[in-house]
Amino acid sequence: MHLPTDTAIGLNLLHANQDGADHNRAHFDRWGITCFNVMSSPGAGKTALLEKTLAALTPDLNIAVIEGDMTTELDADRLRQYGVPVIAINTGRACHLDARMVAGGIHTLERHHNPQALDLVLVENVGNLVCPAEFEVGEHAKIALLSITEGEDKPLKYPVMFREADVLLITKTDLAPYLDVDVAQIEANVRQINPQVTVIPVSAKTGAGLTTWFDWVKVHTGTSGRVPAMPQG
Ligand SMILES: Nc1nc2c(ncn2[C@@H]2O[C@H](COP(=O)(O)OP(=O)(O)O)[C@@H](O)[C@H]2O)c(=O)[nH]1
Ligand SMILES: [Mg+2]
Repeated sequence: MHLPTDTAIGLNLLHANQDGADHNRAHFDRWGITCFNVMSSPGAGKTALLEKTLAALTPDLNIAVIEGDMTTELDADRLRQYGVPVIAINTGRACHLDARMVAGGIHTLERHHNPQALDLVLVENVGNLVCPAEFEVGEHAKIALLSITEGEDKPLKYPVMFREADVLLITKTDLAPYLDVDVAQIEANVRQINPQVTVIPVSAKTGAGLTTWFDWVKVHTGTSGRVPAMPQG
């Protein structure tokens, strides 16, 4: 098959990244760490969700965060207040974390902490609804967030993110009374792309739905390999 050069280069990049991601996952597996890759457009509520998750789960789980942002350590500093190791990665002009960058984060983690004492590494990816979904970083599950302020059509317009996701958190549900948005339609559009995905509507502000998310994290931490879809009830 003949591929245009740019496509061939793109495929090579993705293959090289996949090798790096497999290598990162092997490190995680050796240390008994589960890793989730948390992705969304900017402002959907990734850091707010991680703040609530750290507050709720650090009594039971040893958690570290790899925090990806193009510039600044603003989010990393927010999360450091929870007393967990937070490795900040600035990607510069890159719109996503890739496996090589996360490998750097893993080695920093290894230098300053005992990785074998960790249960869970949460990666907050760069805010972007397209690129992060294409670059695996060694995670065991992909967690996508879509806030209800983004509109019902986004799963249809940005299908890669939603096809790849193991879990979709529909965020900021507390804002529903103020918006013309049909949350059930968001879920229906996601299911059209990915019938297996676990959908959890949440509000980091009111706490609605967060217990379901915490339970999902607890059940899937320590499980090796890809996360199987949970039955919907
Ligand atoms: N109303 C409401 N606002 C939220 C919620 N979660 C996050 N936000 C706000 O949305 C903005 C972006 O949140 P942030 O966690 O920084 O998003 P990130 O860019 O995806 O990490 C901030 O002003 C948050 O206070 C929520 O559940 N409800
Ligand atoms: Mg953030």
